[in-house]
Formats: sequence, structure tokens, C-alpha cells
Amino acid sequence: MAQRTIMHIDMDAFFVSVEQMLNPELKGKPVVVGGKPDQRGVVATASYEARAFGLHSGMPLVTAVRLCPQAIFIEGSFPKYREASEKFMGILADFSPFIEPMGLDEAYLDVTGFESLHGSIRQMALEIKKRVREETGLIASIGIATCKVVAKVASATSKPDGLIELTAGDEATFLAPLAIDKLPGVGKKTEQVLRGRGISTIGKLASMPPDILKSRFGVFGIMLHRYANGIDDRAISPRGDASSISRETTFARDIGDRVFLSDKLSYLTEKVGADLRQHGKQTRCITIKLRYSDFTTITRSHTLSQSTDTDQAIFQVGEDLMRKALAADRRAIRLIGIEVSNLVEPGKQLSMLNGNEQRQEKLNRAVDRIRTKYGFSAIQTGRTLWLKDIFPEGSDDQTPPTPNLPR
Ligand code: DCP
Ligand code: CA
Repeated sequence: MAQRTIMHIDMDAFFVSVEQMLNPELKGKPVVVGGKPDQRGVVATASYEARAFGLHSGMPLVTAVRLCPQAIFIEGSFPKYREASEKFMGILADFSPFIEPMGLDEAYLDVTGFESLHGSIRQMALEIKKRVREETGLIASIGIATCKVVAKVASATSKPDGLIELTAGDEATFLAPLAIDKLPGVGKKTEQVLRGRGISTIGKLASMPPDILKSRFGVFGIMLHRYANGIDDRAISPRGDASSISRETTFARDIGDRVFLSDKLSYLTEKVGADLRQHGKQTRCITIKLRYSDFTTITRSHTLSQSTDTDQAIFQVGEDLMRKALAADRRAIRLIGIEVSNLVEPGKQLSMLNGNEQRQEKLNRAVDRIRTKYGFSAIQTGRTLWLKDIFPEGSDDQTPPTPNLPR
């Protein structure tokens, strides 16, 4: 592969910085977003002043209060963060069309060959930081390297308000002294296993024979070996062109009731399915999204071997993903969403489907026809019917009824 230049841009203390920008009295102080001190949740993010006291994302609020009683605790509000995120991504899109947003506050840019436009890539990064600061009031840190994983570690290492540009060939040397949990992909469990074997730095991990890592971790072990050596040929994959369709909804209060969540998911799935069929597409990848009361957000995906566009098939996968996620973390849910991506042209003729699939296919088409004529709520399946009483029509859809545009 020809040598590339990849930039990873990540906002510093994102939620807190948005709050500080909107209320300058909070600047320079220990601030926590995630909830009030007497609430049960965890820290979503802590300002760097609060981090000096040992506070970090995911820490229970009670612990945060104990370590730093003088901190200012804010519940936070998602629309503000989304607005800041949209401005941020908009600025980045001005610099390169090859942009891959990751969540709200970080993105990769492929900037291979862009030096001639800006004098140098470093100069380009400084211009990005300047525009982000001027137009959003927020601080972004940037890592520049020949691949994603190294660029990401570089931006994280440079924080706060940092910029690290690595020269090609220096990747492994840069990573070597860092603790293994700094390597993307290494979560708590992997870290424990590695440390248990005396592997505490990325350099140590890099020198492990790949076969040994493979026998312990499977293909993930091979990935670890490559990442630790600064090797990563993942491309930047822009997510613009109607490549996904999603619906999500935020609840007025946190919901713990599994049946209710399932029914809500079913309702959102019907909307996604209708949209999908209207676009004449089928999906191969189904993703659910859950946000807990402390704003922690998880997504779980499943890739199908065969594409589909029926509500039933999509729901089956979505519900299964949700059930597993809810079993692993029993906290109440603030937001639920479903997305179909990896959209393809229908590959199968109706005649190739089995009897049951044919019936579902025909039923979906009939429902779509009626809905096109009389509106979405003209027909609701049994599962979703009673949701109408709780959520008046139109009150829940936060996503515009079009496929996702660049985020
Ligand atoms: N977030 C969250 N729960 C977590 C981690 C993060 O809700 N367990 C939210 C709050 C963060 C935002 O996502 O502000 C971005 O996460 P980052 O990991 O990028 O952390 P920050 O931007 O807060 O800090 P920094 O990037 O400066 O380390
Ligand atoms: Ca961040």
C-alpha cells in the first residue's frame, strides 16, 4: 500500500468543554458532566482540572464527590453536544472529503497529498485547530501518522490542546513505551490477561510472537500484534451517501421495562424498514444503539450473510442484540435506536424465497402501499399499537425521515 497520511482529531473533555463554552463561569474549574452528586450514575466526562483529582469517565458519581467535593456537577443535555458536534464535523469536512466521523467528538481524515494546499500537513492541522477554536469555542487535539491506530494514539498522547506529527518509520518506536491500555482495542479484560503475562507496554506486546497471541486471542490476537507494531491498513470510510437508515428516540424518563423497550424497538424497526423499502434497498448490517442515564452509549451490530428488507428479519436481529446488551448491563435506558447499513440492491427474486419469507415480503409491500396512501399510523402491528397511547404520533422521531447525511 502506498504511504498515506492520516489525521485523527479529537475534542478535549468534550461534554464539559461544551458546558464551559456556554457558561464561562465554569472555565478553569473542576467540572463533571454525568449527574448531580446525589445521583447514582457515573461520570460521563470530567474537566482536566477535575482529572487532576483522579476523576475520569465511568467513575461512579459518589466516588467523584469523595475525591473532589468542590467539583461542579452538571447533568448535561445531549442536543447541545450534538449541535457542537455538527459544527465540528462541518469544519473538518471543509478540509478533506475523506472524513470518517467516530462518535460525536472525533474523526479521522485522510489527508494524503494535502501538504501542497496548506504548506505542510502540520500547518493544515494548526489551521483546523484554529478554526475549531474560533467557530465552536472548543479545543481539539490532533495526531498525524501513516495509519489510523497510530494517529489515534498520537492525538490521545498529545492532550490537552496537543498536536503530534509522527514521521513514517517511527510508529513502533513511538508506541513502545506506552502502557498497553493506550492501544485501541485493548479493553479492561485484554489488559488484565496481558498484564497477567507480564506484558505491560505496547513495545512488549509488539515483540510477542504473533502465533502465541493468536492461540490466546484468535484473530483479535493478530490484530493486536499488528496494531502494537504500528501496522494498520484500515481505510478511511466516509459515511455520506445514504449508506445507512436509522431511527432513534429519547425517553422522557429512563426505562427499565424490557417488554416496553422491545415494543419500542419494533416500532422504530417498522419505520426503518418502510424507509429501506422505499429506497429500493436491502440491508446486510443491523446496529442497535442504547444510551444509559449517564449518557454512556453503546452500539451492537450484526452482519447478515444474506441481505433483507423485511421488518421481521431486522427486528429479530435487533431484538437479539438488545436482549444480550440488556443482560450484560441492567441499567435503565434513556435512548434507543436502530440502524441498517451496508445497503445493497435487492439480490433475490421473490420466487427464490421460502414460503414464510414470501408471505412476509408480500405483507410488507401491502402495508407500505397502505401507509403511502394513508400515512404511517394507518396500520400498526400488534406489538407497536399500544405505544401510540404513550407516545403521541410525531413526538418521538428525532431523526429526520431521510437516510443519514454526513454526520
Ligand atoms: N463519554 C461518555 N461515557 C464514557 C466516555 C465518554 O458519555 N464512558 C462521552 C463524554 C465525552 C465524550 O463522550 O465528553 C467523548 O469521549 P472521549 O473519550 O473522547 O473523552 P473526552 O472528550 O471527555 O476527553 P478527552 O478526549 O479529552 O480525553
Ligand atoms: Ca474527546
